[in-house]
Amino acid sequence: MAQSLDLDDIQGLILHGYGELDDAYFVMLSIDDVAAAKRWLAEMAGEVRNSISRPYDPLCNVAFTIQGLRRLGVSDDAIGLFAREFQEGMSTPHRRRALGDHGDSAPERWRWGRPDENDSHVLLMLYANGETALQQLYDAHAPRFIAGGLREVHRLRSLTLEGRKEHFGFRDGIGQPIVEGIDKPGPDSNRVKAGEFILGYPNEYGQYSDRPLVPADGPGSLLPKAEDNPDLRDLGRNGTYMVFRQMAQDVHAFWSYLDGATRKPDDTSDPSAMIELASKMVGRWPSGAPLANSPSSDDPALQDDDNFLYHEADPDGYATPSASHIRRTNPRDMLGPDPGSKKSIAIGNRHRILRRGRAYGTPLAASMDPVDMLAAGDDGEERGLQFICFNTNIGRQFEFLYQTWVNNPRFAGTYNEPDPVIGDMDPQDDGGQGEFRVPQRPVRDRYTGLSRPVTIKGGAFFFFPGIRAVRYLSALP
Ligand code: N7H
Repeated sequence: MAQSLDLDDIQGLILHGYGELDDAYFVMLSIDDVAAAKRWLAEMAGEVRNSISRPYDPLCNVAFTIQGLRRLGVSDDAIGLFAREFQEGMSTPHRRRALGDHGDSAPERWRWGRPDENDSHVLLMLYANGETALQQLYDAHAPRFIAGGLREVHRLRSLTLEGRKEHFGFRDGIGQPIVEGIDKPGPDSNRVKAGEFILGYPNEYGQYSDRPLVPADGPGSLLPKAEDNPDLRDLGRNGTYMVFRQMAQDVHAFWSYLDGATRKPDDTSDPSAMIELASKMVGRWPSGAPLANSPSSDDPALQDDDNFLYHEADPDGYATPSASHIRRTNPRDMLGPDPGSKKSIAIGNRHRILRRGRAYGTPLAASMDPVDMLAAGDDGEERGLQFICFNTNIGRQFEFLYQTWVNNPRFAGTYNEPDPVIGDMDPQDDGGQGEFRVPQRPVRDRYTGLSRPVTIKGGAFFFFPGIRAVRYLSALP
């Protein structure tokens, strides 16, 4: 029996994604005046949107860096109980190796979230439908956070592209776990315990992921009781950890590589071969249709299809290559020791993330058609993905996925094949390049000379609290 969730206390982005609100600002704020900021936060606690219903009107959510929590007066004891990854930050030496953040993606070069940056405290996330509504929402909030002693240090814009595509031209946001306790249709293999994505509930191990429990007196009385320790209050409950990475995409380089790799014998472009190879790299066609259920051509009728496994029909990756982006970021039933079994799916479900990212920047071609994108050339503009995901165990979910699957050149029996879309092809920073093999009979096609078409421009881990926890933070002495 699935546990019921406190929908009134869970900020809406976790469970809804705000698909109807296609524009967003992510405003990074620094707390200059702590007392004023707490008054502002007390007001915000009454306004941040919860998860009760799918919203259509402008709204806000809030998140905090570890520095922000300290600045608001969270005790050292409580800070020490947050997940270690959140306490340490995204750019520790070990973590930057695991994530491939070096060279042009080195944290020292980031626009925000740099290791020397200590003044990003609160992230105000504003969502609205259309540019005008978003600007009005921002204009309504700005004087209030300024009066609340908060200074804007960064503002990131993001938007939903036509057909929910990302900048390379593929429909995104389809493969998602279904959070147990939410009434949503989908295969059982895809149903994952709420505690994997929301703190204070049991996870896939039947345990509670790391989060701070605090004394019940004073502001602690505002918080819900900890399920596993009713004498204490749960500062984490209904909150989670949010991973945010600004990932610039070199769309021209991506499609140029594909063009060069698929030219006809007379050296002219072969658009359908280009799209087919790109789809092999992603694991879905541009419409979103999965290669697993439509191996030889795109089928827009399957644009939201997330009902497939790999082992029985395609153990060797003839439809969806093992090295492809979606097969390695969610291997479904391919994990050992017993691929194809329920156990294999259960193991995979300990490494899921709930993605809530959106694009930023103008598309290279309005049509989002690869041929037009290629024809547009390199316009020098920055565009990409504001990658956002939720998980309660950053090490076991987001980070594991990156280190063990995305950046692993030997994933699932491959050789020198990191993720062809986002993987680190040059771990030594010495001009190394990646490969990608497409299993075919009788011999597989092998593509060499791949470079990563994505550069990291900023990033941080945040605590994305429950709404009562926002009230608690505003009431700290
Ligand atoms: Fe990925 N892309 O354009 O190729 N991603 N992703 N991603 N991604 C997915 O299934 C993309 C990134 C996952 O359940 C699709 O929703 C790009 C990071 C996971 O089958 C497409 C970037 C991480 C899935 C892209 C990027 C992931 C997934 C297919 C960066 C995690 C679901 C649409 C610029 C560390 C897998 C869909 C499943 C799907 C692309 C980043 C993870 C098209 C361009 C950083 C778990």
